[in-house]
Amino acid sequence: EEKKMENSAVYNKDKFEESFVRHVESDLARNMFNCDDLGAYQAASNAIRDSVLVDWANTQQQQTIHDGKRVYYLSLEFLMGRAMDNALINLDARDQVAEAIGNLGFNLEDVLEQEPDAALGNGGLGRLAACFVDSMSSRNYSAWGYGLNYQYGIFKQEIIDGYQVETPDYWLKYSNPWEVMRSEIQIPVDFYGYVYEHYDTNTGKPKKIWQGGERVIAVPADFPIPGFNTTNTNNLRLWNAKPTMEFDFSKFNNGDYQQSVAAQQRAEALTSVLYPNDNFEKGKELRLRQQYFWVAASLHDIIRRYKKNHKDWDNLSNQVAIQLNDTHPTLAIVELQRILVDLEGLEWNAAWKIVQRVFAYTNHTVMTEALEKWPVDLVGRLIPRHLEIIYEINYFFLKDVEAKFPGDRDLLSRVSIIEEGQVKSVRMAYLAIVGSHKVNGVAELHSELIKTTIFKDFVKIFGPERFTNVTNGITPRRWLRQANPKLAKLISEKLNDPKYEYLTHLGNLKKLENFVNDEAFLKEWDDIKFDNKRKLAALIKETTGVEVDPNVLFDIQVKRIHEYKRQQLNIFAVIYRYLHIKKLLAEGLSVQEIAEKHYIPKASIFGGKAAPGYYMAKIIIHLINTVGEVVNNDPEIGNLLKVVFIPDYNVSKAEIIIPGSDLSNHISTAGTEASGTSNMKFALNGGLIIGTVDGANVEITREIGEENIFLFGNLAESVDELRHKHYYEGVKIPESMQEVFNAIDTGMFGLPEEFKSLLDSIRYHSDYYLATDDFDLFLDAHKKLEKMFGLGSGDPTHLREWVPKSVLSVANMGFFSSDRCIDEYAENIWDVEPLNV
Ligand code: DL6
Repeated sequence: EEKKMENSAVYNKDKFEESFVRHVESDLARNMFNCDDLGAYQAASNAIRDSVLVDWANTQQQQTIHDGKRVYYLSLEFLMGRAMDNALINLDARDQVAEAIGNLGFNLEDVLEQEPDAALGNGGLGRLAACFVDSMSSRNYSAWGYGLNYQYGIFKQEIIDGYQVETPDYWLKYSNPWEVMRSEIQIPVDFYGYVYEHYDTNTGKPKKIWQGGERVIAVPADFPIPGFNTTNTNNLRLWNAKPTMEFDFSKFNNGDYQQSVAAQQRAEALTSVLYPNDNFEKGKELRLRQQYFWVAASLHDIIRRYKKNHKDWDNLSNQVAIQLNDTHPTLAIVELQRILVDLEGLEWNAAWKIVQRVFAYTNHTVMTEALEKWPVDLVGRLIPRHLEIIYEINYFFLKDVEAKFPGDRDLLSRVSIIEEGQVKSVRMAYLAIVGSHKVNGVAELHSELIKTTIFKDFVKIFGPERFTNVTNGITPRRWLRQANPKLAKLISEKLNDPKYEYLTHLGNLKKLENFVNDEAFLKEWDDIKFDNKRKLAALIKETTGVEVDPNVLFDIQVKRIHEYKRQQLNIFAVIYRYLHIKKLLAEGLSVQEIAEKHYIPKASIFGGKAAPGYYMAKIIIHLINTVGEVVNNDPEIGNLLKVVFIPDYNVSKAEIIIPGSDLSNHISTAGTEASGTSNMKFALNGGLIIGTVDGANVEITREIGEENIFLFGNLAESVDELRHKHYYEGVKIPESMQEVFNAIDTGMFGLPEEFKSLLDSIRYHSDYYLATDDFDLFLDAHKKLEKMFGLGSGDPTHLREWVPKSVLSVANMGFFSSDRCIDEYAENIWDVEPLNV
């Protein structure tokens, strides 16, 4: 161990400096005199990577020798953010490297800033996958992630004249030191073509053969995932699409050169762009092509690895567990059945049993608009043999249902994998349930809801045992140690844990409760929060030009913009506050008096992207920005209120925003947010939550205590009734909201027509997301919590009432580590054990 430390570039400063200079000279072909911060980032990353690669290779070798069961996590999104800082933390080498980089004339923070975010995801689902790969390495599981290596991740968001404008994010502008291209691995993936029957002389039976019409080659880029406090380093494999080297000479000879080249170019387009929808499916052909390309390549890879040492197919599920992150990879079920039956010659039933044992499916939403359905025609054209297999799976499944529930024709049509309708479609969630041995939701409430609503019939058919819950979690390495180094350090001192072992035993945070009455500690805690708020204020100034005072309450809502997440509720409440402050000013009260008696000073901070085609979400963004324009330029209002929209919310901005929060909003209509994970990140960073009784808020409340969270709003069980009432009796707008609507309608925040459809969706179109029902409750909850916040840092009320809640939140967040989640998946779903490499 000592020798390793001595020789390793990341633990030995001299070695690091040597390695850094060598990389500057040999990889970058520069010298130290013309090396800028970007060059320093690349050279430093390469030096760190050298060390990671050794562990990576050893891990893979050990796992191969051990030949135990491996987990494969299939996710169309991995929202990784930056890699270098994370590697330094997981290797426990940050301090040494900072010093070495300093000796070379650079500043680590500036160097880290050079790295573009790997933004290969939309939001919660993609970031969850990123937390999971970190935990799978850190907990010593043998696991691979499989996804796509998009050249363009989620778009960059600019705010121009208050509107969202999307620009492409070409994140691979410079070479990426963290990816290793494996050009030697080339997996052919076919599309289109036709199926024919062939008489197999060996078996004496007819056999289906799929003759593909277009071929694309899958070439992997591998990303090492170092674990924390372990040398276990797993692999994240993201596929690139490349054209085949075969050239269509018939087209060429016919003088159709352009056409033969076009097909080649089409291949690369396959993995070029991430679809920018969150919780919404659009059903585009290219998206389905992406899905099949990715699952076909991944399964080919998994089966190739299995076949190296195994011949017995019955053993496959003892060696392979595949987790489907939502329904996006569901075609993997069909592909494995095809491989086993068509290519390996297994009997249908024997193959199907194996398939079901291998797969498990995670559902992330109950919202119908997000549940995938693919038109049968499209599937049949793109992957004709797969459509036949889907029909066959459905045939056998419905036969079983019929046998169990004879004569229930309604049930058959409700659960059929094929939806008959104007557009005949494949219901991907149903296919995923039928082809998996376990289906899980992502928070207790959500897992109950899927069993009683969208998948109710399947519980009846397969029994409740097939359905389970794994409440989401987050990695404390990135979301505490990396994002909030000062707080992480204070905690390590208080817990007497210089090696930060609490980051893998997050339950140890509980010991912080011992200090909740220690005034000096509370002061130190609050000073760190203040420092983080200063950093956030600087980000706000840099990105929006608005100055916010770090003494005021930072009230934050950052997440994808969606009607169900209800940023509209928040901005309406901000408008209400503004109108009332203006009234008090008009009555002659001073800013000081208002702050002391009515409305404490605060900054309402928003951020998040709207899907480019989501009209209503874009109106909400526009309203937030126009309100900001009016409020921030109001000369009377002082620091009583500021409203900002931070553009281009992404992982690295989250790492600044979350530690700087006093309060964050998780205010979805009850029953709509499956879990939420940013709620966990805020609470782990000492920010309090205002939230509805939804998703993981419920379990957070249970863990941290209801006196440390501000819950409000109607419950999930009332939602149907309220919607029904709106529909049949009309929507009742509360007076408070009417005041807000009047202000918008009279043009106080710009042209009223621009906001008309948003307001109309509430007042005339039955207010589906129940803004009217929860608005006053939201205002009341604010009133209550603001009393406890007092006038911020230094205020005795603040130190006495608010800061202890912040400490208690953090102290009780142990349950929400993604390590705990991964252990639960391992034990209850994958049946795998850690392997100490
Ligand atoms: O499970 C991760 C994340 C949850 O925390 C969010 O509550 C949920 O909205 C999100 N779901 C999706 C579903 N999209 N699709 N497909 O992103 O998952």
